[in-house]
Amino acid sequence: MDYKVLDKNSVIEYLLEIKEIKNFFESEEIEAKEIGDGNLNFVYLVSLIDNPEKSMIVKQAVPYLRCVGEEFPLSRERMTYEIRALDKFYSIFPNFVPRVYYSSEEMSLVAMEYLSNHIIMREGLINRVKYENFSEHISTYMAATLFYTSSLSLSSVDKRDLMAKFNQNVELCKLTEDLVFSFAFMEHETNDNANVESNENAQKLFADRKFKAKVLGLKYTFMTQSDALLHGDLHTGSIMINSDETYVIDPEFAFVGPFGFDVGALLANLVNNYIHHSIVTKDEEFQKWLLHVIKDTLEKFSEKFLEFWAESKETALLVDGYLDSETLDTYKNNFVKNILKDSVGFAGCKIARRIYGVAGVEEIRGINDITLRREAEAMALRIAREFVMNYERIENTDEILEIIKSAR
Ligand code: ADP
Ligand code: SR1
Ligand code: MG
Repeated sequence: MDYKVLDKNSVIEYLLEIKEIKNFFESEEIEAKEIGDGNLNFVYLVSLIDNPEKSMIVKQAVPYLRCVGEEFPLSRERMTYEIRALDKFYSIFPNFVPRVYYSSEEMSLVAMEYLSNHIIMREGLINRVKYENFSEHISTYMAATLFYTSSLSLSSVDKRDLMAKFNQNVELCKLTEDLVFSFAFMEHETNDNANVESNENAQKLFADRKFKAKVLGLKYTFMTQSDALLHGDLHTGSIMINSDETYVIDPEFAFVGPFGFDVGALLANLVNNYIHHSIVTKDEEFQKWLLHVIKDTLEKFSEKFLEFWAESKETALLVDGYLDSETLDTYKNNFVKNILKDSVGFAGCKIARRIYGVAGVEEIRGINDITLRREAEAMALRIAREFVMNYERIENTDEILEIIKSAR
């Protein structure tokens, strides 16, 4: 079928023509409602009218940016990469990725498992829900998806095939280059400009040449280092969760990029939540729990990454018998430490881009009291700057926690 933009009525007509969907519902009595709350796409909850427990999610990309409108064109081919990434990540670790029932690159559409007992993690964290299994789950997800799509695991040919499959995701990579690494640190029409004018901290940031030069280095790494298949937008709004399970959704920014970028995105979003609870709720116990989650996630990530590496033989990088085991262990430990360093640098960019750039996070931009919001922004800027200026010097997770804690 030729591409057309669907609505809550035409999506039903479309779905009823598809064998996999008819088999799933075993009835034609289905209805749809649009539930999308993201920046880019339309998301329908499609259910059996008589038994809404039987439901699925249908997501379609439109040829523009949803949160701005048709005047901001963005090619719908981003869904091609979301479909491929869901498929790839599911094949690595199915526990953490919604099951795909049907997909169509032509229609830029995917039909997938409805996560009915899960909520968007950002909402849970704002409401101070502690997810005790989260660090275990997300460290496994990140270590496995990154390790098994890298040259540390794949053969040289398979790695290059993977890059060919994902690295034409040019528009979304460009969006990240612009929004995460450039526009948010200069005068730009896409910024939250009502908040920038006559704002001393914004003007200070835009004039901070040392900070901006370091950001340039991280942007260059983002553009050129093809380590592994990334989710590409791993913030807490891309995680659906409950006390037992963790799912990662929305991988439309997927491409083969630097290891530290996904880890850094997650770190940044946990820090944004920490800032919220430092300034708004002032809940010290929850802040302590968040710091514990940050430390635990990063340390478990490193351990699991090394465990996967220990099990792996004959790959693009390492030929059996090439190095003695002691030298190899030192090499591997340094390698993982460098991922941690880079993730701190990327986290700094990601915290800072949410302050004045387009698409803020609820934890900070959602603060109504202007005095508190300014305090939160200032705290975010202090952490972001420390992260960006010093990431290459980070040796362990305690140093990361120290930067976060001392920014209050
Ligand atoms: P966008 O690409 O526009 O950011 P998302 O993939 O983030 O869209 O989806 C938007 C919202 O739709 C999510 O925040 C979540 O509330 C809901 N959603 C998406 N996928 C699922 C799913 N598999 N199960 C339940 N809800 C979902
Ligand atoms: C205008 S799109 C803004 C942001 O939304 C996505 O979730 C990405 O983070 C992107 O940068
Ligand atoms: Mg989203």
